[in-house]
Formats: sequence, C-alpha cells, structure tokens
Amino acid sequence: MGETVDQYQLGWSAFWDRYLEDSSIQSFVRVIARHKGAYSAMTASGQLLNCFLSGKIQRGSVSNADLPTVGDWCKITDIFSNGGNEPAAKIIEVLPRKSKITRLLAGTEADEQVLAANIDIVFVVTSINRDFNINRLRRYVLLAEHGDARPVIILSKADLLDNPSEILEELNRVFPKVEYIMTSSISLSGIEQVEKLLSSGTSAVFVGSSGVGKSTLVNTLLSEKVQKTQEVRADDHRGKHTTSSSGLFFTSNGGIIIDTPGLREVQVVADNDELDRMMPAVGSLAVTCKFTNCTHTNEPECAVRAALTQGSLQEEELQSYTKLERELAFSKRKLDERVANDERKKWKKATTQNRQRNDQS
Ligand SMILES: Nc1nc2c(ncn2[C@@H]2O[C@H](COP(=O)(O)OP(=O)(O)OP(=O)(O)O)[C@@H](O)[C@H]2O)c(=O)[nH]1
Ligand SMILES: [Mg+2]
Ligand SMILES: [Zn+2]
Repeated sequence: MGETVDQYQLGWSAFWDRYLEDSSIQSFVRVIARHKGAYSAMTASGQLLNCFLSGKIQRGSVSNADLPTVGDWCKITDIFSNGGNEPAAKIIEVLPRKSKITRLLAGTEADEQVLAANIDIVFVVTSINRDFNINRLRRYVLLAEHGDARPVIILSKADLLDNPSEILEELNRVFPKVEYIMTSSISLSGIEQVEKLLSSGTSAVFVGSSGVGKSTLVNTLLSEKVQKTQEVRADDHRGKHTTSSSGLFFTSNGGIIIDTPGLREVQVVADNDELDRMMPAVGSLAVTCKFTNCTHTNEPECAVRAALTQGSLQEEELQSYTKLERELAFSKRKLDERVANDERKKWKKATTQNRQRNDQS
C-alpha cells in the first residue's frame, strides 16, 4: 500500500470518531498480523509498526477474546525506535469492535476466539466440487450474521465442475437472501464480481475449510503471490493447513482483505433469533406450536410436524435446525461457565490480596 493513506482507507469509520476527541488519529493503528508475542500494525498514514501489549492488557489479565486480533483498531503509546528494526509501540487499548467473527475454542477452558475484527464482508469459501456441504455453509453464514458482517458465499474451483445447476438451485432455496459468487482462480471467472464488492476501505475476511482456495483467491485479488498456497493435489488435502495465521492485505482498488487458516471445525456462537432469521421456515413455525418448549417429536398441535406432513418443510431443514440449536446452547453454556469461572478467580484474588493487606497492618 502507498504511503499516502488516510484512516478511512484503512477502514476507520464514524463508529470510532468519539476517540478522536481526546487523541489524534496518530495514536491509533490497525492490526495487520499477529505473531508470537507481537503484532504488525499500520498507522493511519500507512506506517508499519511492530506492536507489543502494554501491561494493562497482558495475556492472562484479559480474556482471549479481548486481546487484539487482526482487523482491530488499537490505541498505542508514542512510537519508539526498536534498535534498527521497524519502529515500535505498545498497545494500550483495543477499541470496541464494530463487528467480529468468532468461534468457540473448545478445550478445558472454553473461550471465544476472534478470527477477525471490524469486518464488513465475510466471504464464506467452499469449493464447488468436493467440499460443498450445506450444513457447513449454514454454520459459516450464522457466524457472519452473529458477527454483524454480511456473508457472501464463494463457490471456488468452478473450473472443476461442468454443471453447477443443482448446487445453485439448492443454494437459492436454502439461502434466498445470501449473495453467492462462483469463482475460478484458473479461468479467473467471478474474480471481477468479488473485486466489485471490495471498494476502498471495505474490510473482508475469507473463511472456510482448509484447501478450498482462500489464499489462492487472495493472491489472485492482489495479483501477486503474498500468501503461500498448497502446492499439489488439493483434493487429497485433509487436515493439513497451509495458512497458519491470519493476515491483512490491500487490493489495488483499496479493498482490505484478510486471509485466515482453514478451520477444521466451526463451533458456532450465535443467538437463537439469529438462527431463526437464517432458517425462517423452521424458526417462524416453531413459535406457532402449542407448547413453547415443543420438541417437535410427539406433542399435540405441533406446527413443525404439520408442515413436514404437508411438505412445506423439509426433514433435512428441521434436522439441521435442531442440531444448530443444540450447538448454540452448548456454546452458550460453555461461555457462561467461563464467565462464572473468571468471576470466581477475580474474587478469590481480591480476597487473598485483602487478607494479605490486613495481615500486614
Ligand atoms: N482447479 C482449481 N484449483 C484451485 C483453485 N483455487 C485454488 N486451487 C487449488 O487448491 C489448493 C488449495 O489452495 P489454497 O489457496 O492453499 O487453500 P486454502 O483455503 O488457503 O487452504 P488453507 O490455507 O490450508 O486453509 C491449491 O493447490 C490451489 O492451487 C481454483 O479456482 N481451481
Ligand atoms: Mg490458505
Ligand atoms: Zn412443535
């Protein structure tokens, strides 16, 4: 990116203007990449900085989700020189996020992982041949909706399928409101359509399984190979990730694109009404069942089973809805547990400190 940038080209919007009342725009950077223990970030005038966390937001003192991530706008200290390397600064605050793409990180202590922040468009990439799976798409679309970003489905590797009509029909039926673009990085079909969505200052993230061609698309849009891609035999590619961390780049039109590592599983975090909005056929029916807690199995006057019998609802839709509903409940429970745990720890720490203070006096 050239040197004559302004904050809007870097994705700044009126959403953060209140921060400019106390500090100049030079105190803010956008995170471009995350490394072990440090961040690459760019100032509003296009200067690259090597950023470290200040004591206030060290790992361990804030939850994982509150640490800076790619796409974040952060407030920094004054820039200092870093012995011959890139100029450096410390990050003192992560500005509130306009939107964020998160998933649940499973583990002993479940936590939310923010894959990218302040995103306008989520390109949900699926290859049109092997990877295509409607349920997986539903989860990614939900991820975008929950994150307050606009989902756009990319059907990659269009060159590998002669007749996509069946897939397109299904897409139109399942996601009547979600835009989709068929692309090929070989014939370059669809690339212009993607570019059109990436006007100056617009931020987009590419998500999807490993091997679907996210980095290849990023390279194509940048017309240079900045991201390493998988070299051979894409279709045998299982669980081997080529991209290992997220990175932010600028297209020649000024669009801002973020490549992410392929996800093996997306454990979605979302609200039930977001699910209902994505799957209105089931969502709106369920509220008309006689019992509010209807499980749609054997209750009387069940609107969902009636619709199944009539054929206005597909069994597949109901199953997918029920599964997602369970998954959302699981994520919510995990995150609630985590919040309760954090509270307990904070409380314990405070009482220990109090006791020590009392002992000393
Ligand atoms: N035929 C065809 N192959 C493609 C296309 N796009 C990408 N590929 C191939 O698919 C393989 C995987 O591409 P990558 O771009 O590395 O996939 P990725 O989604 O970035 O994968 P991870 O970084 O592991 O998440 C490579 O061998 C690409 O050459 C396409 O449009 N058509
Ligand atoms: Mg990649
Ligand atoms: Zn019911």
